Amino acid sequence: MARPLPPLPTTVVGSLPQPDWLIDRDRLGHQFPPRVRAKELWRVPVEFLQEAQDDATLATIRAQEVAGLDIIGDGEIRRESYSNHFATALEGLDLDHPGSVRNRSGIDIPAPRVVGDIRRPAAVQVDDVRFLRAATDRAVKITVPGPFTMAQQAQDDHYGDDRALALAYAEVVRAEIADLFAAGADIVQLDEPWLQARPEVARRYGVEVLSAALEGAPGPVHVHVCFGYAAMVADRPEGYSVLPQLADVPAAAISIETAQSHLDPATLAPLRGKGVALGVLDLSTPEVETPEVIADRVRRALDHVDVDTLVLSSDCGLKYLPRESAAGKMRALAEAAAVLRTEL
Ligand code: MET
Repeated sequence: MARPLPPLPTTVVGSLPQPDWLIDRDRLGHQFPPRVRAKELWRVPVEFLQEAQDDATLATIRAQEVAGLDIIGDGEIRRESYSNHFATALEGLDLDHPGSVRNRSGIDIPAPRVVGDIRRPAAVQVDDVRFLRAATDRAVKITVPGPFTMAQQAQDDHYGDDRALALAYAEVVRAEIADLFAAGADIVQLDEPWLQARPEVARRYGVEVLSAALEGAPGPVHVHVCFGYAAMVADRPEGYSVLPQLADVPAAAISIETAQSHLDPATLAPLRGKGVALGVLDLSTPEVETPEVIADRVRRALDHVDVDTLVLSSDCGLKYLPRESAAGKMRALAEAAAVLRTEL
């Protein structure tokens, strides 16, 4: 059963800094997030890797609890990137002979090559949810790469139709969502940063693909869109071209960055009637903003969103920040929420 939440519950978009003893963070930070396997990034020998990932995940769960967050995630500690963990667990791909896809910075990077029907041979993240559920009494959220983004991050040598490929990804995500709720997730979040990176394609079938993935979801699903990790994408427009379409996606909430992009809160208007997870932590700097600065970012949006379904979050994942900085930002977010609750 879903855990009760306070007003203005706090969470982060997903990733938190992985320990340096676990993964080569320098290489993580200087590369684009890997789309194919990247096992060589782990610093711990394979026979100890799961134990090390479990320990690091526990530390990350405690860090969120200590900071005072209400919705706890696993920090995506077990992943080399937000998407490759799930995407490379699927069938229908040739990962040994990857293709390539141009990313939003215009650079060609290795990508899964689709050579057959996309299938999910087994649930991918159910064990991660069980671990998380057992490790905290608070509400838990798990993140899954969205079908639109996974399709954009793959080279299609099989379907010959990008919409069909995206719908095939939607079907495996739909099945995974059901399994993750059954395993104890309170919230599932789909990460769809490529909706904003490929707006013309998103306009053609983004809503259709997300609606297919969300069909019959047994619990609240959030859909995260952003302009990319601040560590990799510096230019951030002040508005989202995809926001009006997201209003038509049957998600419980849309998760959007507003701090780094100085988003005009009036542009949130199309999302009225829908939950919003408001990104109010700026991740372009390790400097920890004060609770007052964060509270002001929330206040300026309050006239444009439904407060009773508003969630306070980070702009994107915190993985590229120093650990202390991530801890400080989470604490400041929780303190801002405490102040704002007294004003409701
Ligand atoms: N859940 C992912 C993260 O927190 C979202 C990435 S979007 C570029 O890192």
